[in-house]
Amino acid sequence: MTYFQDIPKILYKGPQSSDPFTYRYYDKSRVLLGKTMAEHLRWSVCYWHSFNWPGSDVFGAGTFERPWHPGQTVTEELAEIKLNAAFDLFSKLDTPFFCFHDVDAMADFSSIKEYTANLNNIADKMARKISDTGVNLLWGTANLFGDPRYAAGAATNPDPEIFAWAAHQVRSMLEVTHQLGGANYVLWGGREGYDTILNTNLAQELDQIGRFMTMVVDHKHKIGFTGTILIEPKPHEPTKHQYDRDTATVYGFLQRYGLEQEIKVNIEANHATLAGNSFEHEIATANAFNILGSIDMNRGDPQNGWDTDQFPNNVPEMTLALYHLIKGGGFSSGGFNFDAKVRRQSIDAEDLAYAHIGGIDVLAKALINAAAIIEDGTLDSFVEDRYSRWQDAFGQQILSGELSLAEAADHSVQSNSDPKAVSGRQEYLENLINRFADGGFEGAGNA
Ligand code: XLS
Ligand code: NI
Ligand code: NI
Repeated sequence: MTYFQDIPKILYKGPQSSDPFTYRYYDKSRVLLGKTMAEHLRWSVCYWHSFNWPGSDVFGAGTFERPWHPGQTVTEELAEIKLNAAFDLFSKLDTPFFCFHDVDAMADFSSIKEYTANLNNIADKMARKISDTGVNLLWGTANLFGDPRYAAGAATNPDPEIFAWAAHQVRSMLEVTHQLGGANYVLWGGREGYDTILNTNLAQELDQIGRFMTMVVDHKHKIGFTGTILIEPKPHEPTKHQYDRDTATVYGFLQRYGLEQEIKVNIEANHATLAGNSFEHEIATANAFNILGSIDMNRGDPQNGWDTDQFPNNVPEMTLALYHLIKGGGFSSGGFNFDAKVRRQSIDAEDLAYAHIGGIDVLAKALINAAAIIEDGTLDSFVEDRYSRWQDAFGQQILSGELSLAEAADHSVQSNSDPKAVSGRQEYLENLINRFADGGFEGAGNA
């Protein structure tokens, strides 16, 4: 008997299926553009939203009655009940991956020694679950934001003793991630930012976190972990201003501390929109800098200015995201982690199943659409053609650095050129995409 006993194994039954416990588009072995859907999407269920969050909000207590969080201390026994339930859901959904923070899975602790013991204890049990079920770890991470000690940040804390605590958690979780065969390690700077500039030495804090990231990378190499280290950009929440606000900001940070070959980004859809960017903009930017690592899949609410972490449900929007992901070469070590939670009124075990079924079906349909856009080729050749003059001798001379500003200027005088504007054909392209992205174009692209 487990919490998910009434949930059947979810199988692909095709678009005509009206059974809510089936996949309509996620056909894991279907091949598109030379890879199976499972290989393209590499999706993952996260521990924290589905198994830890009790359904509370700032106005009210938890609404979920999960057998493993009766509102008291998490004992070894409860941690194990949760572990069994989690892997039961993973298997029923047929997900290839999961993700967790150290504190999501382990029993509660009251000292640094107990932290280490409890983490290692659950890691051993988890290793057995991984080998029994074949559900693998997409990434591990350490929670450096929940405990009150981190109120003023972890690596950016004014107190180096707190930096050391963060170092302990990250070292431990990096080693556990390595031990469990994890594909990546994520650093989300939950409180690496500030609430008021009045008490903040910004330059000092950036040097601290730059140093921290370097130490993490050094340790990764020391222990032989071959997964990718990822920073997860977010502009604010919980702090007023986070240092890793978006992909472009993170790239600047990585370059400044010489880490751009070592660390990539874990882009979250809801964080992108909170930063005032579109999700596909963040993917395209990461591609441009060659730092796309993984994706935290969710969505915000256009009327709410916070991280609502809802499951994705807009196929046309996701079609553009998948298009850019695939154009950039797709995932290598990363994947689509559902960093998403059911709503507070969705209190039943089956709600967790519906949420993930819908989420992966949206991505699968978007993948089918994106593959069709790429196979059709019209969009790709339009964009290629738009820049084709840069392939000519003059364009190449500019890009290669051969010409000075004066020489480029003289070119137009000498050739007496009179270049004219050409149409960007935005509406034509929107119509083109609509042929592939079912459900209209509203909200996609330049929304
Ligand atoms: C919070 C973040 C968090 C990270 C993991 O907004 O998305 O869930 O993904 O620490
Ligand atoms: Ni996230
Ligand atoms: Ni988030």
